[in-house]
Amino acid sequence: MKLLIAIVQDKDANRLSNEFIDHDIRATRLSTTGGFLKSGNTTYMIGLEDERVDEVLEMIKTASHTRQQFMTPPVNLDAQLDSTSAYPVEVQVGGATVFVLPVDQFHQF
Ligand code: 2BA
Repeated sequence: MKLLIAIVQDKDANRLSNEFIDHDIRATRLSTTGGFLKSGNTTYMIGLEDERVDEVLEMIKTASHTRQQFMTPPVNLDAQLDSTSAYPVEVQVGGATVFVLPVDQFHQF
């Protein structure tokens, strides 16, 4: 058995949740925050049999899109600022970031 931890953009999450339901994939959906952009994203915890890992990776891949996002770097009030340092910078986000972990035991009590 494996545990997939998949971080996807909020905009892709509803479609992916529906895919999981349609294909009888059990998942837990968490509202999370990216450490860099400090904006919301969605993390799924998905416990599943080894044989279904590739199928679910393909679902995540299909549902997740790459997007350009702007972030404003934090302003350091102690530093001497040049005129460009507070301007937004463009960052590419996604598709999805996925970890595949082995599961020692699985219990439902
Ligand atoms: P964030 O941490 O908000 O990162 C959003 C995007 O900003 C990243 O997209 C990446 O393109 C860029 N980025 C992140 N850290 C950066 C840095 N130190 N310098 C320059 N650019 C940086 P993705 O790579 O697609 O990641 C999307 C989200 O997936 C991340 O949101 C984070 O929540 C999660 N993530 C990505 N890699 C991870 C990892 N190794 N461990 C845990 N979570 C991860």
